[in-house]
Amino acid sequence: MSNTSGQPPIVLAGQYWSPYTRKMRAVLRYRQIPFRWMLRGSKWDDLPDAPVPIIPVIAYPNEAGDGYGDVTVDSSPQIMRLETEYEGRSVVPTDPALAFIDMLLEDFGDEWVTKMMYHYRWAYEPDIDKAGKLLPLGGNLQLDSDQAQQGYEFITQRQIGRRALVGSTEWNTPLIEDSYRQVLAMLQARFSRGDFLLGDRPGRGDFGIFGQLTQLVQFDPTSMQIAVDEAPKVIRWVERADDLSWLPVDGDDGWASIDDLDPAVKDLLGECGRTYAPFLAANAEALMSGADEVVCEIVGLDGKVREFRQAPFGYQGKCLKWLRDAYAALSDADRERVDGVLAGTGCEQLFA
Ligand SMILES: N[C@@H](CCC(=O)N[C@@H](CS)C(=O)NCC(=O)O)C(=O)O
Repeated sequence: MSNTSGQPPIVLAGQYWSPYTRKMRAVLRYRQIPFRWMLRGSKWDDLPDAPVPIIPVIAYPNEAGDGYGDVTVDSSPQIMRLETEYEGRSVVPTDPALAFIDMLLEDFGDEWVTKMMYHYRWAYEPDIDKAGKLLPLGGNLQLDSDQAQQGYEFITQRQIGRRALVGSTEWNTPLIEDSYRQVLAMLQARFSRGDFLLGDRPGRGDFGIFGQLTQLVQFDPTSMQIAVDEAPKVIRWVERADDLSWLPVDGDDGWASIDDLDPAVKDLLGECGRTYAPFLAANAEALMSGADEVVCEIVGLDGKVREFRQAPFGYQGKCLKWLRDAYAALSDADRERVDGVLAGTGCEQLFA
């Protein structure tokens, strides 16, 4: 793809405080895909509206090359479209069975770890105060103090008001916070032995989890301190994963064998199966039955069963459908190898 202005063909528009924006910027950098970075909603933002007003967007030029005809949202489809349009340094493992595991890890990052991110940002006073002061300045440093104060009130009230929608309630707090510590411990263990989840190169799962961690371990004070104390390697990994354009990658080499996954990665699948999988299954049922609350049982780290409750979430219904479609599309032999890895993790309940 080319255009006449001498600019890189595609534009990534988002905000530094947005985990999905950071995810997509890291993917583009790692893949060495030329792009123009744009602060969404700033005075420089000349892109058309997206189909839904979320970030990040990736905009593709129109045929004539004088504007942007195609403005896309949602990071997972964005990643897959980039796979079809640009060769090399793929983030999708060549083995379809491993690629499925990677997709599941990405979804766990995007849809479960994001609950931790939202929770820590908007549950505790120091975190709320930091986000309230900094987020409104994301695209405009010339805000005067009145405007900044209005931005503070607006963003903190709106986001705190939405906590329950993603499940960040008093009731769910122990589950979400325990799961954060578990994920950190598992990643810390993984990085003691290797640099990425599925081998010597990053996949979709790395970038999904990375995106949320850019906020959890680098911005929000409460979750950041937990990472300093319990998982310092994870903090260094997040810094590194932000720009992997330098990482040597040789063709399709570097992926782990699905029969030889690191124990910590299996633990991560177990954490997905313990927490996200029951939620996702219950969410799908609630969407189908029209129930106004998702209630699912999650086994706590002490072995006691706890309930996780939140309103049904339409988007995550779509996520489960994508996962099930991908599972169904596997060959019998690949599906068997996936089943072998998922057996006993709790994730298998999504595909039974
Ligand atoms: N599923 C989307 C999620 C994108 C998303 O939810 N973005 C948030 C901020 S990180 C957003 O723009 N929300 C709009 C709003 O809160 O008004 C993805 O994978 O990119």
